[in-house]
Amino acid sequence: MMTLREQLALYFVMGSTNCPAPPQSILEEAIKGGTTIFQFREKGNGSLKGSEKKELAQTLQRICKQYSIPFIINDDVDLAVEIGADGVHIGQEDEQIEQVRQKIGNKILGVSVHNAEEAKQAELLGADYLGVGPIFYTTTKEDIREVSGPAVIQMIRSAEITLPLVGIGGIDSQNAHEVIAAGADGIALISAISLQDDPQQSARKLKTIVDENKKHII
Ligand code: 3NM
Repeated sequence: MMTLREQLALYFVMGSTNCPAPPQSILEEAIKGGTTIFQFREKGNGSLKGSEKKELAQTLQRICKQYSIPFIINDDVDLAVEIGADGVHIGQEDEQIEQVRQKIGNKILGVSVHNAEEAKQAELLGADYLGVGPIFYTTTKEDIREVSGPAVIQMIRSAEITLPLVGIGGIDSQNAHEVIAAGADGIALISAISLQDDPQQSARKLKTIVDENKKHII
C-alpha cells in the first residue's frame, strides 16, 4: 500500500473544459504514463453542472478505480460524499476545514494554502495534504494569487510543516525539478498533461523528473 505522500508524486487535475479530447481518454493516458492521483475539477466557462457533472465524475472515478489511484473531487463536498470519492480538495474561500471533515469522515482532505500561516492552520485543523500555488505563472486558472515561486514551499518546510505537500500552477517538465528540490512531495498540474499532444508521454516524463529529483533529497 502506498502512503498518501507517495501517492501525491504526480497529481493530475482536470475537468472537461481543460480537455481538447474526451476527458476519459486523457485521464487513462495520463495514468498509463504514471499519474499517481487524480482530481476532478469541473470549473469555469462551459463546465458541466448537475447530472452531467455527476456522470462525468463517475466515469472518471471508475477509471481511477480500475488503475487503483485515488479519485479526489475539487470543492463539491456533497458530490464527493454522494458518489463515494476517495477525497476532496478545498481552497481558502471554500467551506471551513472542520465542517468538511465532519461531512467526509476519514476521506482524504486536501487544502490549498499560500503561505506558512495558512499551512499551519490547515495542518492544525486536520488537512491530510496541502496544495501550494501558484508556484509559476499560469493561464489555466483565472482567479489566482500572486506567483510565489518554489521559495514558498521552502518557507512552509522551514516552518516545520511536515504534511504531504504538492506545488501547483504553471508546472511543466522544464521547472518541475525546482518544485521537488524546494521540498514538495509531488507536483500537481493541469495543462502540462491535459493539453499535450501525447498526455501519456508527458505524464511519463514528469513522473521521471519527480522520481529522479526525490532521490537526491532522501
Ligand atoms: N490552482 P496548470 S493554479 C487549479 O494557485 C489551480 O492554487 C492553482 O493549472 C493555485 O497546471 C491552478 O495548467 C491551475 O498551470 C493549474
